[in-house]
Amino acid sequence: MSVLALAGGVGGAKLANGLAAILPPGTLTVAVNTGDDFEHMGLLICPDLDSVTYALAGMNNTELGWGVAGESWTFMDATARLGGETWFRLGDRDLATHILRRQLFQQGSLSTATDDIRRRLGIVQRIVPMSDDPVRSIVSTDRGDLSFQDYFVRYKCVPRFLSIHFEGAETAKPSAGLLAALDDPALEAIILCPSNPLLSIAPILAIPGIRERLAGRTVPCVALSPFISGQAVKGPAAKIMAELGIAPTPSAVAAHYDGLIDGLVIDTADAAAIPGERPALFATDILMRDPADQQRLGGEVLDFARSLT
Ligand code: GDP
Ligand code: FO1
Ligand code: CA
Repeated sequence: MSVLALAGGVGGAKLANGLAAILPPGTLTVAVNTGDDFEHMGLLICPDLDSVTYALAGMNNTELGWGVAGESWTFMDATARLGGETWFRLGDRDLATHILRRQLFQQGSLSTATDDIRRRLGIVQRIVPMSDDPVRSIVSTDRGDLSFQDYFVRYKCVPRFLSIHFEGAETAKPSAGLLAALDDPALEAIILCPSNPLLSIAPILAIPGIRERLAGRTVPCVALSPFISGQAVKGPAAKIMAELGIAPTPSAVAAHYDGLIDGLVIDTADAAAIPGERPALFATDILMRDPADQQRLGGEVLDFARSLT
């Protein structure tokens, strides 16, 4: 059997890590958003791929929610002294990943670079970019169109969110790893991790063919809400929904994934959420405080998906 999980960064990485821990080696593929990626200081920065990779390697920085645990900032301090760019902070350990990725990327593709790095870190599950073609999320705000990292880091998600589009998505092809996971005859479930639906999962669904593959799925697809009692666990998801006039509730998540999911996992606090029988609802504690929570929730999600076959 095999499982495909679609993920963005911190929220996706938490559930992906739980699934990775309980599934046999080589049976999980995590397909990751690359819309946040950008060229910076001559490096290819891939925040969501790195969040998932670092989480599955057990080296993710849980205080920051990105980068490497126990980080040092000598490179940034030296960069500051030279008057270089420090608005986007690259830790010393994290920098090693970016330098290696640039070398591997020049010799191959984002997929081969990502796979090489996860193997070097001893990760036994597959991590693949959603596409090997460049896709860049552009956020339209009341202060004009912003690149993703400008919106997210430079402006700290303060500008009013109007819309988002994914530059390059219309001509991007799903990565070979994502297609292989979808085509695997042993596939038994597709999991939409509790990532930001608009910023992290939407880019993956914007890759031509992916939405159609999910709509025509032959296995259960289960999503998890990133909201608990109308609040995001962290980050701008609820603010963005509010700016779009959408209440951050399980109904909004179900509507966002309309037709693509058979089940939605929500928090017990929202158990009375959605009338009707599609998608099927499973209420549990969906807050992942630590790896034990991640594994518990991963197991519950898989059991729920299997109950929908
Ligand atoms: P980013 O790319 O780093 O912003 O991360 P994602 O898009 O993958 O995930 C961000 C979303 O994850 C936010 O909307 C959070 O509400 C959600 N999230 C973070 N931690 C948890 C958690 O423990 N449980 C659930 N259900 N959602 C979470
Ligand atoms: N987020 C910040 O808020 N400030 C930073 O300085 C920052 C640096 C950074 C470096 C590498 C990396 O992989 C992620 C980094 N992030 C930083 C997080 C990143 O902007 C977000 O995680 C994603 O793009 C949103 O999902
Ligand atoms: Ca992200």
